[in-house]
Amino acid sequence: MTVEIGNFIGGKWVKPASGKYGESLNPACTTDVVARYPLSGREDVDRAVEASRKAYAGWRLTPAPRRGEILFRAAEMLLGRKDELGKLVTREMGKVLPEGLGDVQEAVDLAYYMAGEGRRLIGETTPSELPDKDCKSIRVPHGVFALITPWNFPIAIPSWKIFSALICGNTAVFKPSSDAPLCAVRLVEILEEAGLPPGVLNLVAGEGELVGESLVQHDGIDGISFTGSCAVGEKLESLAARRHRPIAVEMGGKNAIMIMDDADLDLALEGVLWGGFGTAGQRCTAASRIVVHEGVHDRFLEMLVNAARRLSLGDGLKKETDVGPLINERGLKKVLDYIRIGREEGAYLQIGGGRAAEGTLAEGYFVEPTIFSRVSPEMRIAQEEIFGPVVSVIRCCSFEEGVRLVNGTRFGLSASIYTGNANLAAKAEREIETGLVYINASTIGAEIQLPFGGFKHSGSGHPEVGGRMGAIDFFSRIKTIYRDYSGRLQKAQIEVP
Ligand code: UN1
Repeated sequence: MTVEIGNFIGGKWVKPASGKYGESLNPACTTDVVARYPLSGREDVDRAVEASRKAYAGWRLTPAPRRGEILFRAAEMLLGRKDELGKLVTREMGKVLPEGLGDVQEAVDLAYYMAGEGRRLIGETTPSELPDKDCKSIRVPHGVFALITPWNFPIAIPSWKIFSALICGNTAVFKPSSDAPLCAVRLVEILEEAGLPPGVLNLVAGEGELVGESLVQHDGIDGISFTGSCAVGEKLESLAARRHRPIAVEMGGKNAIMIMDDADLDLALEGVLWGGFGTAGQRCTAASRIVVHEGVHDRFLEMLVNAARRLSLGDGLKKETDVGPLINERGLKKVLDYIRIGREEGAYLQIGGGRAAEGTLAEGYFVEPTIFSRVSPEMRIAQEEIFGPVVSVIRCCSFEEGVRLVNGTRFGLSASIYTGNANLAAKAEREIETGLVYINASTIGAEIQLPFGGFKHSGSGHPEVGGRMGAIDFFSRIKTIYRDYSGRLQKAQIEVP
C-alpha cells in the first residue's frame, strides 16, 4: 500500500505548495511504492521556519522536565510500536529486520535518556573572586534548528537530532531523506501524539538540494545538524559559515578493523561480517578495510571468504536474509563503479563483484558481498567511502604499520582492533585517530549515552547523540551570569589584594 504523506507545519499535515510528489520505493522490490512524499520548495521552508520561530517563544520557557515528559511518552509509544516500525524501516530502506528493530530501539533508548536529561541539563557554579558576588554558567537553547538526516538509520538518526534539540529548548525544522520519508513521518506522528505543542517540530520533505540548502541559508535558522555525504556536508558547512551558524556535520568514514596475530579469529570474523556486510555496508561506521597481521592473514582471509560465501542476499523481511539491498539506483551504480575501479587498480577479487539479479533479486538493488585482497593503501578502494557490501583486506607486518594504515585516510570516524594483548589494545586506543575506537568488537554498535562523532574529514568535530559531551553540548549554548549583591561597583582583575 502506498501512503501519501504531507509536510507537518505548525501542528498540521499539509500539502506542498508545488502540489508535486516524489516516490519512496522499497529497495528490495522497486515496484512496491512505500510512500508519495511532498516535493517541497522555498515557500514550504519559509512556513515551517516561521512556525518554528513562533513556537520557540513558548517552548524555550517550558520547564525542561516537562519537555522530558513528552519524550518519555514518545519512548513508550515507540516501544509499543517497535515491531510495526521496524518492519517499515526494512521495507523503506532495506536493512534486515533485526537491524530495522534495532533502529527503532536506538530511538527508544535515546528518548528515555533525553527525557531524564530534562531533569539535568547541568551547568556550573563557581566561586567569584569578589565578595558578595556569585557566578554560574547555564545552558540555553539556540533557537530554531534545521535537522537534515539520511536514510540509513531512518528512525534512529532523526531521533538523535530531534530529541536532543528539543530537550534543550530548541524548536526544529526536520528535513528527512527522500529515500525514507515515511519512517520520518511515523516518528513525527508519535511526538505529536505524545503531546508536542504545534510548531515545535516541523517536517518538510523534498529534495536535498532545494529544501536542505534553503533551510541552511534561511535567516530564521539558528543552528544546523546534518548527517550524510561528505560532498553535501562540506557544502552546508561553508554555507553555514557565511552566516556564522553553528553546524554539526557527520559525514563519511573509511573505517578499519585491525586484526593482530594473537586475535581470537572466530570473534574477529564475526566482527568483520557484521561491520562489513551489516546494513549491506551502508553505515558511516561500516568496516570497509580489514588490516590483518601477516601471521594470520592467509588463514583469516580464507575464513572470511568462506563465511561470506554463505551469506544470503534478499528481502530484509525474510528470516533467512543476511544482507539486504542497496538503497537506490545511484547507490547501486556507485558501488559497482568502485568494484570496477578496485579491479582496474589491481586488487584481487576474492568473491562477489557484481549485481545479484537471479530470481526475485532482479526486483531490487542487490550487490553480492564482495571481498578484495592484495589491496594496497593508496588504492581508491582503500581510501574512498564505498557505502556498500565491499571489504578490502590489507596485509600489515606489525602493530605500528597497522596503526599507520588505519590512520592513513582522510577519514576518522570509527576503528577497531582485535588482539589478546591488553597493552597493544591500550596503545591502539591512544594512537588510532578516530572518534570511535572499539577493542575486540566491530566498528559499529555505538551506544546512545556516549558522544558519536568523527575526527578529520568525517565530521565537524561536534559529536552528537547522548551524553553531555555530545548532543547536549551542541544543542545548547552557554550563558555565563555574574550576580553582584554587594551594592557597590566591584572591579574584577582590578581589585586585587
Ligand atoms: C552509522 O554508522 O551510520 O553504531 C550510524 C551504530 C549505530 C549508529 C550508526 N548506533 O551501529
